[in-house]
Amino acid sequence: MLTVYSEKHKLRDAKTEIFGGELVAPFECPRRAEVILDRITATGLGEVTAPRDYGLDPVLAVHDAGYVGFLESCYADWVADGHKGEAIAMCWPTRSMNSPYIPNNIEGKLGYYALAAETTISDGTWEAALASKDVALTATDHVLAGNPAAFGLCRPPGHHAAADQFGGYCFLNNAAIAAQHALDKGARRVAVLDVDFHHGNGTQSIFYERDDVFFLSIHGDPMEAFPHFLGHADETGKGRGAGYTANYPLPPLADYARWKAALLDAIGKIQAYTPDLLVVSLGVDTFENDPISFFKLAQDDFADCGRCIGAMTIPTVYVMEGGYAIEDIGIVTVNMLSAHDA
Ligand code: Q9C
Ligand code: ZN
Repeated sequence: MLTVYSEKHKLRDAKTEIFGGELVAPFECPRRAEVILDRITATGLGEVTAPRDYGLDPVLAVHDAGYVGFLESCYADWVADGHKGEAIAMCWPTRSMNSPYIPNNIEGKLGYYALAAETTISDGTWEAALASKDVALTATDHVLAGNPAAFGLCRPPGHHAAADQFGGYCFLNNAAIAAQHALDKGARRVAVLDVDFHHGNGTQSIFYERDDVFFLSIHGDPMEAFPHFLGHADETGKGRGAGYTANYPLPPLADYARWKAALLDAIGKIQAYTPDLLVVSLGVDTFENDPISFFKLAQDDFADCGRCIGAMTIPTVYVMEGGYAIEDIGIVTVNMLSAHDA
């Protein structure tokens, strides 16, 4: 399988994450992409190619213009405001203070545009996020050009990013940008299958009222896991989109037998939808040794999953999402991708 990769992911190198009440070194770090790339090279998965620059149009087809402007200047605005650490949200427009105003002040803006506090905006974050969406778009164009499948080694990840919110280590929603790009290039229907441990709240919210993108996600039950407030089984779409969202929340310690039952159900729905393109939000934080997740998938289970997805024979773009068991994410990611082709 062809891989698209950009060195620019290294520009996203935050020093801090809030975790368990402490400031820690971020789980979502540059080494993640290096480990996966090394495994791709070592196993001879296929050619590795650079992305092209698509500019902002495909971003603005999915994201709010005010949000994009915020991301672009956030770090500079934060520094100009006299702060020494990385930009971080601390105050939100919550249920008890709903207001249509977007603050001028950068601290206020951060609260307005953030959906979680763990993710800082550091110097270089915007440039890395731009390169990450170019990786997803380039992989998509390779598939639209006739490649049966391609892998966008995206970093930073994207599936938690909503039309106008960042968080959960995500800034631009690479999977949503790729899906919308395919539609704009003539695809009639796109399915997004999100296998990251965490619910893809951003992707779901972007397409919730649409029938041209079918979003399906298998994830830790939001009653127990981040992002906590979306991803329940009764969220199935709205308006035209009714029936075009499917959620499979699973309990703590779910193993592959349980996970695969959800996958096979999702595959049945995808096949009935007859999409022109499948986008897989490929998080590998379902792995049993992941430090922040609670599923129990073993290394070989990823190969079985890749086989099941590949057997659909739908043109498929994989975009990298989460996965934090640094020593193993190269192995499990490539297990999945190589089995797709087999
Ligand atoms: N106690 C992705 O995998 N914090 N994002 C979790 C756990 C946020 C994960 C806290 C996790 C975000 C792309
Ligand atoms: Zn995740």
